[in-house]
Amino acid sequence: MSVSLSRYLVEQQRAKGKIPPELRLLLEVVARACKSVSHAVNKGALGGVLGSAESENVQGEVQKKLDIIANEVLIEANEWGGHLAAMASEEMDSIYLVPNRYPQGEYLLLFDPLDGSSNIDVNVSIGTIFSVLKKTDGGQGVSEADFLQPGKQQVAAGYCIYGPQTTLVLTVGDGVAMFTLAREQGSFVLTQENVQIPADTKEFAINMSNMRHWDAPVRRYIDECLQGQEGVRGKDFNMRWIASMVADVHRILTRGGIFMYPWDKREPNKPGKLRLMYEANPMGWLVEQAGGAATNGRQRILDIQPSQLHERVSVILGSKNEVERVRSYHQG
Ligand code: AHM
Ligand code: MG
Repeated sequence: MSVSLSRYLVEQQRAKGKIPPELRLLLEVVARACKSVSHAVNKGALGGVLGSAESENVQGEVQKKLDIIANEVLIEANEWGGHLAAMASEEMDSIYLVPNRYPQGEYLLLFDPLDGSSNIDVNVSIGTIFSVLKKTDGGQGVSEADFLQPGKQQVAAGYCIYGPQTTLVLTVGDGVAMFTLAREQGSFVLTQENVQIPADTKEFAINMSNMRHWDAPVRRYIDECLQGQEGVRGKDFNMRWIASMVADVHRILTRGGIFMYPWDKREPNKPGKLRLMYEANPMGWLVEQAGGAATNGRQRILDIQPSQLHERVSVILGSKNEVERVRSYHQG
């Protein structure tokens, strides 16, 4: 018997009291939006969705057409349901308030609408990453300050990967579940529960072209991996780098591994490339919920108190023992 996402959420709500009805609605709406993005991605050149939009986002990155389309799809899907107070996105400078004509809820939704933008036009896996927080003060009105909560306060997080299959990966704090889009039914079907990342791995993911810019601990770790069987690790390692965090994290959730986008000397004043609130936090929580770990080298990602919506962070996540090793190299 196949279990749809809707049924999974209802059962989580009934059996475990994990998901209040408004959160269930929110997650169903996010999943529906991801389905539309998946259709747009699938059409590719036929749908006129490839290429640049000739604009820049707040981080100074050139936006692709699909970055903007996915952003609009997520906003339009989520703004009217009454479950949200506001949204924040990689593609919007400041927070998006739910328009006055709609009721306001207490949840805050953050997303990277289209992660792995450099892979859109080359037909490589990309995805949508999302994180859900709850307003803590219970009062009226909402501001950016309401969003500045550490990742450990997330109430739901996940991503949808648009690859050979479209798969939604979700946690509400009770492990990680994966749902594959059954196109003929138009619904996400539960295909894996209780996802577990092996504690050890022989596979690493890092953009090696930045090696000369890395800090000593990261360089030491990768050097030791590269030495293989003859070196201190006594085993050969394999390397993968997809340049879509969703795809690299999906591989790690599937068969283990370590992913790093560390701080480097190219832009010494930036803590890293990836964004804390809608990339590192949701991915960090998923990885922890699957038995892995996520750190910036000195601190657990989920403990970091953000001070800005678009704050960047150094990211090291995946198989527990490898992440712990990299963390220990940072201690000196
Ligand atoms: P994006 O959100 O603008 O797509 O940027 C984030 C992406 C990650 O998915 C990926 O891990 C990284 O950027 C790749 O960066 P690089 O091209 O420097 O290797
Ligand atoms: Mg991204």
